[in-house]
Amino acid sequence: MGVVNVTPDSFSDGGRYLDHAAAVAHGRALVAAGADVVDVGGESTRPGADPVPVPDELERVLPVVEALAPVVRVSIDTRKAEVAEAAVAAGATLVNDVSATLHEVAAATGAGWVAMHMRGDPKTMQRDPRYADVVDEVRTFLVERATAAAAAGVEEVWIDPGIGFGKTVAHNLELLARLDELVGTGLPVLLGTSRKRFLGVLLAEADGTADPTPPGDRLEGSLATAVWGYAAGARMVRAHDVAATVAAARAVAAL
Ligand code: HH2
Repeated sequence: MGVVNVTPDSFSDGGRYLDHAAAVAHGRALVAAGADVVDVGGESTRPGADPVPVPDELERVLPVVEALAPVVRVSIDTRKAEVAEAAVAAGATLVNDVSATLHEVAAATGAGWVAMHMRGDPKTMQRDPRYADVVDEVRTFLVERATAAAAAGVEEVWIDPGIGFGKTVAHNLELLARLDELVGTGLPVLLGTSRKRFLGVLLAEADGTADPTPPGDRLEGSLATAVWGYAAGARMVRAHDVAATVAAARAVAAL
């Protein structure tokens, strides 16, 4: 799953694809690089981000969804029912839902649905997140959401642990180390580690520097965790650097 952020403020590529033509060209380039799905989003969910009004989000994503849907499977990355509905009408066939609340939209439209785990909302989620057992809590939550979606008639349901969404570095590592427990539910797992802050923290620790390495310098960590995810049984990874991720995945696929 390649990422097209039609936003001014996404954490790693904000502002680069706010222009519709640039976003569509980027989506096409991701397909050429090997993406099977292109995930179009019009609202950053980075820690501390402010919500985007519905009309603004629609204006950002709909022309991009329309242009890419004939070329590739498009998922819509949104927390809003109105945006998900309009994007599916424009050609998206997967609702990538970081709020895990939109399964009724998927049921009503026939789209697939990704339920992602997030603690709280992006504005506040990184304020001291705590779990008794993060993997147990995330798995229980996701299975409950997936069961509700299946009961509502959604035929394609994915689960995603939501790396970085209300989690410390230790929580993210625990979820990765025990990813097999999510895979063991039998539900297809989507994993998003690409360029995330915990990778910058780990790389900085290894280098002995205080500040996390910037998002553009997190490629090796992104690739390593993508391959780790596939090896643990994840069926899809969400990536900004698609060509490198596909090449890395292919290198171990034969195993
Ligand atoms: N991560 C981001 C956004 N959407 N969706 C799923 N299913 N899983 C993820 O891990 C995930 C996601 C954050 O990355 P990005 O879109 O690049 O940044 P921003 O939220 O700042 O736009």
